[in-house]
This record gives sequence, structure tokens and C-alpha cells, in this order.
Amino acid sequence: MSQTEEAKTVLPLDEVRALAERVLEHCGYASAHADAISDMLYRCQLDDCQSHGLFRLFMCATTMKDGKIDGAATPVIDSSDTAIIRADARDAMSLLAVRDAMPELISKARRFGMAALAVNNCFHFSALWPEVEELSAAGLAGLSMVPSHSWVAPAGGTKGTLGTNPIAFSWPRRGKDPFTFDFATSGFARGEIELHKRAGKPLPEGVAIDRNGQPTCDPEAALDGAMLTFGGHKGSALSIMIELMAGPLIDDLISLESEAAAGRPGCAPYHGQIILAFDPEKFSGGRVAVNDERAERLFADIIGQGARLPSQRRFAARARNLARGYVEIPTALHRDLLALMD
Ligand code: NDP
Ligand code: PYC
Repeated sequence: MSQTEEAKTVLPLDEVRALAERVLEHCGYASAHADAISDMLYRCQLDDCQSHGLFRLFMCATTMKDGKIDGAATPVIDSSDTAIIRADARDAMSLLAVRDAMPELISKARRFGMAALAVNNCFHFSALWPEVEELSAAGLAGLSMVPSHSWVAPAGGTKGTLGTNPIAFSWPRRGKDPFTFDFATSGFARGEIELHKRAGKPLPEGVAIDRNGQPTCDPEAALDGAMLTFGGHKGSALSIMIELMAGPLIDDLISLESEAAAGRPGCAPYHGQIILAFDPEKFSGGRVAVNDERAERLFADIIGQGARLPSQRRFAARARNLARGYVEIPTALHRDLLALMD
């Protein structure tokens, strides 16, 4: 069998969530955290997001074993009378804190027109689109950013300073899937490089440099060297903005500080997260219908050229997997996930 035809295992949808919960509880996550994390992994796997689906259980397991995580902490939500909500994850994974604070974020965005959720003191390993899509499902536009570990060289540099720093945005569309994008500001997410390593596949050019600062397509050398931002100096500047908005702005760590704080290499990054919500109703002075038409005109012009909107592949994967009631994951991945419970 060639590397591109790796054996696959069929997992019924219920089993995706159940497997994640079993692994997480076996590792020591309390049930509320296991539930919030499993939900995220399920949603990613359902959409065929391989780098941040069940594969991320390895990072969750390593973090619990070797990190400084609290697997049972109850988040503390501080909602003052301003448009800012602060959620202290208290050294747990971010997801329960975000889940607990989300209703308040939505309600404050509707009240003030815009609102921000600053999550502090969290381990973070996950995709961002499920969270911004909760906002678009509520009729709001959502934007989220996080740093990670300092694996990525700034444009013109040779060593890791920045994180893979994802940014996600979701715009509500009536009766349609939202317009959503969610991507690392590095050329490849770290998870993609790890998957290339597992599959024995070379990286494309322009994604990484080795420890001597030379371009490399070898995933192992890339993991040992530094990753590169997408779009040269433009991606680099965007990545720096994410460091600032989800770090110093909310009084939390930058990627340079994350690994030491998390425990050791292999642990999920430890830092903060910012999620912003905007209410089109308030911003447009009630002219939402008119502005919806304008947004749809934009999307129609893009699709009309034969281009696709971001997340279209994901929505198609979700529809297919829901209809057939299962997902497929590499058999080797399934085996290794089961081994986490040995
Ligand atoms: P991808 O490069 O896979 O996708 C980026 C976005 O671009 C997606 O919204 C995708 O939509 C869209 N897209 C891809 N191809 C096209 C195209 N031809 N036309 C239009 N849109 C397109 O994302 P990454 O690998 O960078 O990131 C994957 C996940 O990893 C994200 O969810 C991110 O949040 C997560 N991540 C998390 C980190 C963390 O620290 N927590 C760090 C880094 C990444 P579609 O999905 O439909 O293809
Ligand atoms: O894929 O870059 C990544 C990543 C970092 C933390 C979680 N995922």
C-alpha cells in the first residue's frame, strides 16, 4: 500500500465523541472538561479537519501527563458592566471557560453592539471556527485569535519567536452556512507538519527552515528548526498582531513564554485567547436586511467566478459525514489512540 493509500478505520459518529471522552477521562480530565473537549474534537472530525480532530488527543494526553494543567478546574467568569468579559480558565484547557462565557458574550454584543471575551490562564490546543460559528449562529460576526508556542520565525528571521497563531472569522448568512475562515498564520499548522511526519510525506517548499536556517521539506527537520509565516512579511505582521491582541492586551503570555509555562515540549500551549463579537443590527442602525444583500452580492461575485468560499469543503464534509453516519480516520491513528488507554 502506498503512503497516500493508508488504511482507514470507520468510526460511527457516536463513537468519535465516546472514544474522545474515554481517552480524556482515562488521562485524568474531569467529566465537564472531557465533555467540552470531546465536543470540539467531534466537531472537527465531523468536518474532516484531521489536524485538530481526534489526532489532538495526543496533545491532550501529553499535557495531562507532563504539563502543569488542572484537569478539574472550574472556570471563573467575571462580567462587569462593560462590554468586556474575562474568563479565568484557572490552568485548565480553554474550552470549558469559553463554553461557560459564550452566552454572556452573545448577550453583551447584542446590548453594546460589540463585546469581547478575554480568556486567561488556559491551555489551548483547538480549532477556532466552532467558537466563532457559535457567534454567527446567533446572528453576530465573530473574530478570534490565539498565540501558541514560539515555533515560527518572523519574516527575515531564522528562529522561532511567533506562534502558529490562528485567526478565525465568521459572518452570519440567513438560511445559509456562514462565511467562515480559520487558519494558522504559519504557512502550515504545526499539526499538519506532524501529520506529514506520521505519513512519511515531504512538506511543500516555503513552509519551514531547518535548525541551520536553511529551507527544508523534511517534516522532522522542520519540527526541529523553525516554521515560516504565510505571505512573508504580511503574515508575519498579522501574527505579531495576534500575539499582542491575545497576549499583552489581555494581560497574558506571548508565544515566547508559552512552552516554559506549559511544562515541556509536546504539551498544549499555555496563554490567553480573545474572542470578539459584533452585532450587525446595531452597527448598521437596523439596516441589516440591506447590508445582508450587499454581503450576498459579494459572495455571489466570488462564487460566480468559479472561486470557492473558505469552509465550503468543511461544510460539504459535514453534510456527507452526517448523512452516512460515520467518519474515516487512519487505522494507525485509531490504534495509537486506543494505546493511550493502555
Ligand atoms: P487550512 O489551510 O486547512 O485552511 C484555512 C482556511 O482556508 C479554511 O477556512 C479553508 O476552508 C480555507 N481554504 C482552503 N483552501 C481554500 C481555497 N482554495 N479557497 C478558499 N478557501 C480555502 O487551515 P490551517 O491548516 O492553517 O489550520 C487548520 C486548523 O488548525 C484551524 O482550525 C486552526 O484554528 C487550527 N490551528 C490551531 C492552532 C492553535 O494554537 N490552537 C494553531 C494553528 C492552527 P476549508 O476548511 O473549507 O478548506
Ligand atoms: O497546529 O499549530 C498547531 C497547533 C498549535 C496548538 C494546537 N495546534
